[in-house]
Amino acid sequence: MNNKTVIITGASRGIGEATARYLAAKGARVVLAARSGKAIADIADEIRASGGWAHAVICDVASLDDVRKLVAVTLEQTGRIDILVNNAGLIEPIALLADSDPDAWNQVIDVNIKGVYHCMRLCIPQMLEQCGGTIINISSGAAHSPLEGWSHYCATKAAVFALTGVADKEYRDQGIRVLGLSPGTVATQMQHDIRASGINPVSKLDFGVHIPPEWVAQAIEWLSDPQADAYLGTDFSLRADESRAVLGLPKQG
Ligand code: NJP
Repeated sequence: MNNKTVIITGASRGIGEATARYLAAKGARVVLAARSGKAIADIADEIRASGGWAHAVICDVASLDDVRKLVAVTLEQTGRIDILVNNAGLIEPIALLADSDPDAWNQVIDVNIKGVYHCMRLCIPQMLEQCGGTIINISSGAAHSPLEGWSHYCATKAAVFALTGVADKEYRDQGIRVLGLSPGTVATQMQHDIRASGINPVSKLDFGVHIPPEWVAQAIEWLSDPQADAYLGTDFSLRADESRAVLGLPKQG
């Protein structure tokens, strides 16, 4: 990770925050992006206070202009983009199809699909210029398993899986590594929101069964290295015991 520039979207809490802290501690220059400006500024301050490199950029990934600014500021600050972690994501509002609010449903499409597209669209040209880079799209088991109340989430995560595969086909031979990461259930605000919905089997899970976000950060570090090339164009799942084994993490209980 030494001096590698990593853009992490959705870095104001949860998996994104844990990833920013973890990779910065490993020597990466982390650029934290999210809508909550104070949260990312505070996290960046804490990273710098402990000797790391961090920069915060307010960015709504649904806005192409915001993502343009994110890329421009990153290049101004570090001159390159080695790793893009497309982590920003929404699951709220959880609702059965007939009860869903069309505007809110569309907002999830804008963030979970278009946000990933915007970041790939604007980072890939820079990676091509550098002759390499890694893109990690945070996926979900929901990409392949329908769940009640999650029509927006399942549909968008299936789309992210498709985007990972297409980008790999288009750019692998030019040195751009594109991988998906399906984290399983993680102890973040998103799982609190899922639990409050009470709508499907995932909402009934005890909070204690979820993995810590730091495990996902560890997986992101591992996927950033060519040792993970078997997963190019597809999802690496932290629910699989063989995936956990390569990271030295405990098997599922
Ligand atoms: O979620 P949460 P996680 N532009 O709710 C940001 C996937 N995943 O860390 O903008 C930019 O704690 C938001 O920041 P803010 C999941 O689908 C999770 O668990 O300030 N950023 C916050 O930092 C998602 O893709 C589980 O509100 C935007 C972050 O996203 C990723 O993991 C299981 C934004 C969300 O933090 C991180 O989720 C799974 C926007 N428009 C996949 N909208 C799990 N937790 O169990 C939101 O399979 N954000």
